[in-house]
Amino acid sequence: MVIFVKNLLNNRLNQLVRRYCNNLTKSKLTIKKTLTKSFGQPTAGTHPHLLNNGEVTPYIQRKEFQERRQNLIESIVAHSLNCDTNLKRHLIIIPSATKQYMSDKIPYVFRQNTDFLYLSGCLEPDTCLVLTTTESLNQHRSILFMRENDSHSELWDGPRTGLEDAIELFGVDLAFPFSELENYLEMFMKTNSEAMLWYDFLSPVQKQVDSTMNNFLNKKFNKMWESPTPFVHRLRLIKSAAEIKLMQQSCDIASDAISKTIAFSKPGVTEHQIFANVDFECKMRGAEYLAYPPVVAGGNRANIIHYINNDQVVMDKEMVLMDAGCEFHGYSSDITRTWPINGKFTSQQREIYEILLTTQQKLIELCSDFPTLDDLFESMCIILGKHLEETGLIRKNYSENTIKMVYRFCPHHVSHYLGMDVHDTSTIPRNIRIKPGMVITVEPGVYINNKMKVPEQYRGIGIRIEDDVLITNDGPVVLTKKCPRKLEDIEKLAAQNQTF
Ligand SMILES: [Mn+2]
Repeated sequence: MVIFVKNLLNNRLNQLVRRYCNNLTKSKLTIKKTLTKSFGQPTAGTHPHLLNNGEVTPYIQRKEFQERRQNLIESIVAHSLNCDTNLKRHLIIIPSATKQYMSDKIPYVFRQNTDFLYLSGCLEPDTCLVLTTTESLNQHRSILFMRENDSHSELWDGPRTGLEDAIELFGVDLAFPFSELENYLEMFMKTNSEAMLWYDFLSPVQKQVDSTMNNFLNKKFNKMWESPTPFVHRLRLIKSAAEIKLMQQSCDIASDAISKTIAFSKPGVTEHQIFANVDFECKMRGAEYLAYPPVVAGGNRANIIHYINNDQVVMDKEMVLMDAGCEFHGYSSDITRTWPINGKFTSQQREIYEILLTTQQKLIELCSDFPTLDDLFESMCIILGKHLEETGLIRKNYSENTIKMVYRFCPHHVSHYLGMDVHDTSTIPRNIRIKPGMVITVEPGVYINNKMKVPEQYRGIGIRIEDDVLITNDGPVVLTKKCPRKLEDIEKLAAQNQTF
């Protein structure tokens, strides 16, 4: 239990604490008595099929969330000491997401703001995490500004965790009503006028927090602020043991779902039906939803990189390129497979497929040298370029222009970081060397649209092979290895279910 009444900022804050937290001890006893009490999210008590004791979200213990908050504070303090030794006080604001509506009172599926979820484990909308430091590191505080219990709202939308239970459930030091955020910030500034404010003013995720922060900045004495996002991303970049388990499971689910979907498909099926099938198979295996709108592209449509209309019929002799992945308890997978709808590659399709598979395999092997993602892209251009020269699709001895030539066939990068988000930790550049604990995609592609000046039999071919790779000291681990990618395995799967 965290001692939260010590070292508070001033009397007014003490009053706030007394007002909202004096029933804490009593409420803790109640939790122990009624384990099945409902909170604003699944717990081991209410959802024993999803969580074990001590976990705030599946697989992730309360202690891990506390360590993440501690690590964020430490990295921000260390950074500030390097820049300006006078700034020892910090105020870090991480807002949750808010509900988005399709139309009047009809919400979209709620997805929590990733950085907020990573640091708090809290799945409720319209909340906010505040981390503070004062003189010493031991005096840092984690405070959740929560929605208060409200019987009318809870009758319609389900239970809320509320203030008292939030402290116990999330392991924070304090919990206040969301409406007190502005008061709290002002109180903090009165006693810590030289504090540095860490809030991402450039990418607001919650309107209410953002307008509160803008008001606050106007009143703030030194107007100094910086975005905490790159600091959170640097932590998220390296996955913990629990996160690797979640990533592996997310990859297993998507691998099985995609294998089932390849087996299910046959000429005449619509892209929409293929989409529905992969969505169904992922959800049946425990994923909450697909991690992104999948690309299901038959024939020449595979050459539209972000094709998500998925509304055409796939005809005999065409291939399907499907880029799909799922989100499993907050962790994403991202796989692409390309297969012949009738179970048999044509000779040109086979030729390009083999080139890409060899290229991908070499790139995965290169990961044991811990290259940067940009290095991997350059390697792809060289390896793929050589193979495309052999097929005659690129003229030979073009060496100084190979990258430019390959770019015509593969206009996207070969890799991105993967984790809670599909394009994970977007503030981390691609020119840093990969390290153990990171997960990246390796996804070379060749796209030859109908208009390209190449021999006719190659036109309309679009293939990408994408796998998710965990970097370890003992070499790369392909997390998506359950999803077949060898040519003969793909044909075998696709040949199933071909009778009409
Ligand atoms: Mn990808």
